[in-house]
Amino acid sequence: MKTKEIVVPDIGDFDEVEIIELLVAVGDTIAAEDSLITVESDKASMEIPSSDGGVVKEVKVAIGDMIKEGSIMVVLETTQSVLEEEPEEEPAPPPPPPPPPKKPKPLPEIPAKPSPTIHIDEVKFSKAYATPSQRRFARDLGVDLGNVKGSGRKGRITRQDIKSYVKTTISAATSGGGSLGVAPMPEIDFSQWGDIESVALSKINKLTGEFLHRNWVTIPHVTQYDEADITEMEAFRKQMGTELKDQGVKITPLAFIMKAVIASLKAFPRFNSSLDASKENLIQKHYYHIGVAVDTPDGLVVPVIRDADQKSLVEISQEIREFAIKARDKKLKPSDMQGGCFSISSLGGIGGTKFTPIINAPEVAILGVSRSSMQPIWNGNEFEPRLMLPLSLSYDHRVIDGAAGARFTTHLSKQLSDIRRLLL
Ligand code: CAO
Repeated sequence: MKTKEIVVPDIGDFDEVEIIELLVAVGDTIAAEDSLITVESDKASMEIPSSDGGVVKEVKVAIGDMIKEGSIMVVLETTQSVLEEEPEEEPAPPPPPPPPPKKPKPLPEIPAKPSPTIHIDEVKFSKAYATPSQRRFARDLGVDLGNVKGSGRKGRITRQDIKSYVKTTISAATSGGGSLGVAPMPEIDFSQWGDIESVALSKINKLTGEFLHRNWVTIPHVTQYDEADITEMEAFRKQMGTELKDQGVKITPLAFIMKAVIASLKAFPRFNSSLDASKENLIQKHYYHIGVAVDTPDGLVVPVIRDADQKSLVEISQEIREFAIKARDKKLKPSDMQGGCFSISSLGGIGGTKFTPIINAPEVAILGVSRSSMQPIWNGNEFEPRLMLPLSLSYDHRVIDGAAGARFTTHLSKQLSDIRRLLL
């Protein structure tokens, strides 16, 4: 074992600089080129690397010390010397002179670049108090420095702070606090109970499955149920259907529902928003692109009717029909399914009384529509047969309160019960 004093190499134009951070402690094992200290001049801060690897035996400097080229920073028990010790029998040739310590350059600031997988708030990141190399270290690990508390001088973020942050985050994610913490699903051989066959899921099934699963477990869903009296709406739709039959035009109930939804989105703009990636801001949208869930043999897709507020009932009906055909013919383009503000999932043509639609993130709410049915409704004097449409509104409870959810469906129900309101 050999010990070696590690000295400050040529640090360029500076006579003396102040140590603002110690990056190693006695007992640490380091590699050559690992940073030992951070110094700061009035122009820049820089980290001074070690010329050798080994175990730190002594730290010869302290925060606040002024140092210059040749100052001893630490004493290392060098690992290299152990590996390179020559056998005793043969006299060792004189060792080659050690390479001159590398002259450290002030580390350039890393340009702001969003990580492909982990969200980094670039504004907060750039404001964080940390040296360039700690910034690079944080970025390599996908750590948003804006979330790390600095324990260094004047709150500077040290390498240790970043490591502690990563450890805490991982431990929270694996200890049940951040993960579901459920036992994995066992692999089961169903053939032990009867005849079976394995059928591969379609690509759409797999993609939708992942998407729905993520949304279901990460968004706190609440579903508000309600009903709308669509007796008049249906009478009008049927009348229009007869009048427009010769032109080959058919107005779907979904077009009325979409128009009513837009009126309610205008009355309750929070439903037309998305949480940003930091979850600290709402992105309020001033456009009305409405998604429609379409059932295809390969699975569920959600094409988006763009600027539906500016389209007529006939135009919306035609677009839904065209999209449904395209979807079933696998002709939808990715852009046809992007940019939605709110989705409608209609199972009305099929059946059912109510259901819990899963929010189509980053949207914050989705309306499920079930099959309308004639119900005896008390009008104050007697029961009247009215055509009632069941509505199931799922919303993101982080963005929308229960009271707002009930107000939205009440408003929506009123629009559908008296479609003259849609003219207002
Ligand atoms: N109650 C009663 N009847 C209804 C109805 C309702 N809520 N909605 C539609 N209908 C009737 C229509 O009147 C029509 O009957 P007629 O042919 O006698 O007029 C029939 O059902 C079909 O309606 P439509 O042609 O107008 O189609 P649509 O607009 O209802 O639906 C589409 C189009 C694309 C939404 C539908 O084909 C579809 O794919 N639905 C499934 C969506 C889905 O899978 N959602 C679940 C997603 S999981 O969250």
